[in-house]
Amino acid sequence: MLQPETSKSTESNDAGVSGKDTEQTRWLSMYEQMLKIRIFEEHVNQLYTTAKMPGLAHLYIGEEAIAVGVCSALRRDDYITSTHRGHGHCLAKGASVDRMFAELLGKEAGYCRGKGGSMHIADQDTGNLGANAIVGGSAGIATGAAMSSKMRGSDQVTVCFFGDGALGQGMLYEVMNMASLWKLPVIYVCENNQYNEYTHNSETTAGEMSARGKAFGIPTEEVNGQDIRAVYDTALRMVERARRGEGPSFILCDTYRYHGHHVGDIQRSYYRSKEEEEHWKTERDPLKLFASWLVEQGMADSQTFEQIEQQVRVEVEAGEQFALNAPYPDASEVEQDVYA
Ligand SMILES: Cc1ncc(C[n+]2csc(CCOP(=O)(O)OP(=O)(O)O)c2C)c(N)n1
Ligand SMILES: [Mg+2]
Repeated sequence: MLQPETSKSTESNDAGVSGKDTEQTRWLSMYEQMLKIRIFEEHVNQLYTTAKMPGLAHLYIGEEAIAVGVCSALRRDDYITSTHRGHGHCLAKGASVDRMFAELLGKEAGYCRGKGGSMHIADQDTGNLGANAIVGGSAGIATGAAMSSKMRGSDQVTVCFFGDGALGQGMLYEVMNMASLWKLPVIYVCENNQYNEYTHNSETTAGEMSARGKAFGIPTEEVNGQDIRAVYDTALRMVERARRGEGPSFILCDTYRYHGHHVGDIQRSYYRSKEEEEHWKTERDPLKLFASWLVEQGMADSQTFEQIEQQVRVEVEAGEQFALNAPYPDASEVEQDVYA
């Protein structure tokens, strides 16, 4: 997967491509990644509702700008930790759709040989230290990874993705305290999609969310999580800061999940209104907003979007077919890779 460069240079690159082309390539690649997440997850939803997928999944649709904006600011050898709503993080960090589908379908070719499923995907090759079904559970892993980079004298940065619900988990505050004291290269990215399962966060979370980072002296920025350019710009600055050894930061992203808490969650109208859903989908859709900007900048037209969509659909459909046809792991492997 094409990973956009980590600097916003407008100078010509080595291949003699003009600055505008380089920037255009980067933005279009980011658009493609966002669309890939959306289409991948539409297929996941379909697999689940047609009873072809075991287990459970939590769809990321609506939140794509955050994963792509943040991961585009990272190098391949930087680390991320993810959540139960983690497909977007995996794909944005470079996971392949075929192995993602294979994992979701419990197939041997999956990232965890089919034993992890949606909520436990990890991929060492792309620096993905793993999703985590425990809310807030990856904060310690991310901070530990950042500590390891520092101890090894490496300039690798770690991003810890978590939802607004994780703000209620004590471990997050323990590790933020340490990260600030020890100037660890970790970026805490809170995806505030307004809800913790079926409860609006106004009923679960007291005070200001952004105060959580500031309380530990951690530079904190609030970002419109539906605006990829805002997310990317903030992430770039925070990543560069961490790489220079200046310590952690906290990015609070405002966003929304379009689907229910998990696939198959259809009883959702009692905790949020259709009007609210429509508002986010029509006024604040990250793909629509990004597409309008690309057109305004003369970087894309309807043909560009059709081509990208066609390409993404072919890739996603091929990945899905691969996984559907792939073998399950042998029953004799059931205790392999199990640690107690
Ligand atoms: C420690 C813990 N408590 C409770 C749960 C059950 N649970 C699963 S997802 C979820 C809500 C998480 O909300 P948030 O962190 O905002 O993430 P979102 O689902 O909105 O992306 C809860 C309470 C859990 N998995 N782990
Ligand atoms: Mg939430």
